[in-house]
Amino acid sequence: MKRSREEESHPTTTSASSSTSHPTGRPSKVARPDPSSHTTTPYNPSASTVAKHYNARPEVGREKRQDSPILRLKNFNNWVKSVLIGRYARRGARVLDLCCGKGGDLLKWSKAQVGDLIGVDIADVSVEQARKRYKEGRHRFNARFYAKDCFAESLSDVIPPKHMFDLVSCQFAIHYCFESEVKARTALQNISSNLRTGGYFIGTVPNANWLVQQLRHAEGLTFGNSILTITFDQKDEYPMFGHRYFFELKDAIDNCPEYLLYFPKLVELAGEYGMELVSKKVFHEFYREAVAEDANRQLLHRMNVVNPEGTMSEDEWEVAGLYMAFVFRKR
Ligand code: GTG
Repeated sequence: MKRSREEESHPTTTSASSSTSHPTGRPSKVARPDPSSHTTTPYNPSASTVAKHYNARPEVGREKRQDSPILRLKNFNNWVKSVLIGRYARRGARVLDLCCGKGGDLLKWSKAQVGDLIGVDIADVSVEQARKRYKEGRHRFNARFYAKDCFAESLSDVIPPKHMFDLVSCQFAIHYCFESEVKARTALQNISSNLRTGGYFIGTVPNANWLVQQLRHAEGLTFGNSILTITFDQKDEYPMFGHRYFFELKDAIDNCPEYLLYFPKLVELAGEYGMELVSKKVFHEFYREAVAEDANRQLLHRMNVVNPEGTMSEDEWEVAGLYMAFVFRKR
């Protein structure tokens, strides 16, 4: 079993670890503009690589999804998001879902009984799928979806004036903005300026300390397991922004370029934009804490996170441990 621990120090100076337990006790073209949103995304080579990647991912539907070799991992990650959303989305909340993808969290927003939602994603095909899922799902909240790069441009043209959100969510995506400081600041400006005082910014993100620990122990620039392959561009320097790696997760992500997000830097920048850290937990730790609650434990079974033997594979559990969940609050 691999080990990990989140630390406040820069990944270049960190190699601490602690044990974890198993759930059971053990480049590119420009993205096409979205015709119905009347918005366009400016040319941005790395962003359009990401958009192209997600646009190319087929919508397999719920039934076929059951055959995924990483079904338990997907379900586990969806469970973490469900718990997080359940904790911070109050009834009737106005939600901004940044990098909403195909709308994989729609059911979670429904269960949380939110009031309305604006979803934004750079991949226009995914946005179209989110609209379709929303329509077909007959959700009780109002939702609109836009193809926009929220890390490169203001969202002011898709968010009505004076419309302040109670909650901003960015799941498995905020690390893309660490390509550059300009993008990170644009992201935080879009989040903070649209969040009411006392509102929350929640999300999930790869844990840079885990990634750097693995990279350091790797012989070359590549490491992983039977379902995961990560390849860094280099490991001689650790720049705060633009430290790129390629992420490949079986049946999910095909060698997509991502950027190391050094979490204390996100905390520092968020502070500049009026948001303070409420909590951050690596998924294994999140699990241990959340599963102590009956409702969350029952949800774990309902969401089919573990197989009939009550387990998930070691490799899936290891990959789950590379992520962390965070919460910020607007001052
Ligand atoms: P995924 O988006 O394929 O997960 P699913 O749960 O299958 O989504 N991961 C993801 N991202 C974006 C990143 C990233 O940027 N960086 C890194 N490092 N890792 C990332 O992602 C799979 C895994 O990849 C994640 O868990 C992360 O580990 C990693 P989706 O198909 O949208 O399913 C979500 C929900 O939608 C489920 O509840 C489904 O039941 C439901 N659903 C699925 N298909 C349909 C459908 O056709 N219609 C409707 N209405 N709902 C559906």
